[in-house]
Amino acid sequence: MLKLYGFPVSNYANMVHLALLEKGLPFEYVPTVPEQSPELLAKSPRGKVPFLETPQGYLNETSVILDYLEDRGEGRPLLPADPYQKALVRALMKEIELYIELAARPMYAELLAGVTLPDAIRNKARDDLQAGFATLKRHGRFAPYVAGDSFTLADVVFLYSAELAARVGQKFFGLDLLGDFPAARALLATLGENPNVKTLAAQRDAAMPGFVAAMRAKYNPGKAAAG
Ligand SMILES: N[C@@H](CCC(=O)N[C@@H](CS)C(=O)NCC(=O)O)C(=O)O
Repeated sequence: MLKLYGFPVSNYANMVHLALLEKGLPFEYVPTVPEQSPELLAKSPRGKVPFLETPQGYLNETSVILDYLEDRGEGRPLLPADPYQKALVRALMKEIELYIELAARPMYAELLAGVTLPDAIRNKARDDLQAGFATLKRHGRFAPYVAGDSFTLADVVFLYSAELAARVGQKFFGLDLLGDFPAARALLATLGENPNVKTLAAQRDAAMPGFVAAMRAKYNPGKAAAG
């Protein structure tokens, strides 16, 4: 049986977790935090989660895992069959990851651990986030799903990237990145009603206080000790 390794606060792990649930594939969830131990690095070479255990061995990198799950040809397809339409969905997934998720990521240490980042990093994150949301607005179809009329992997990546990135924009830069993007807001609301999304959100929210405490202890022990 497939085994997914991750933890409930990880937005990347949640992408794979939701895809497995939506596809209806049997799998086991193995709670795992990222680390640089030889044991974990043997399974995930950069020490990150998620990674997937398959009958043939381990797989890492979320987009690769998502592709692998589709290529197995089991369960509900989350990519179109037509090669061009499939490539369009993949382009949207890549744009969301590169220009929204990774644009926001440097700010997570400040969001979750209270670390103050240098202005150069903050300014780059602000500019990249604005460009990333503009890219999605230009290219996403939102009819009502990111790539058109069907739920695809682009929605999975969008859900676990855009919400967090919009929080970063609001909290640190006073930007309402979804303010002039009603279709994206509506889609986030629709996706939020999905039962599997609700389950993963409840697990994330339950795990969040412990995760924040661990991040604060890691990045700013003095502050953590002071509460
Ligand atoms: N490129 C990786 C990114 C995964 C990633 O950044 N995972 C985070 C958790 S959301 C992690 O493991 N962070 C620990 C670290 O960077 O050392 C993927 O696509 O799976």
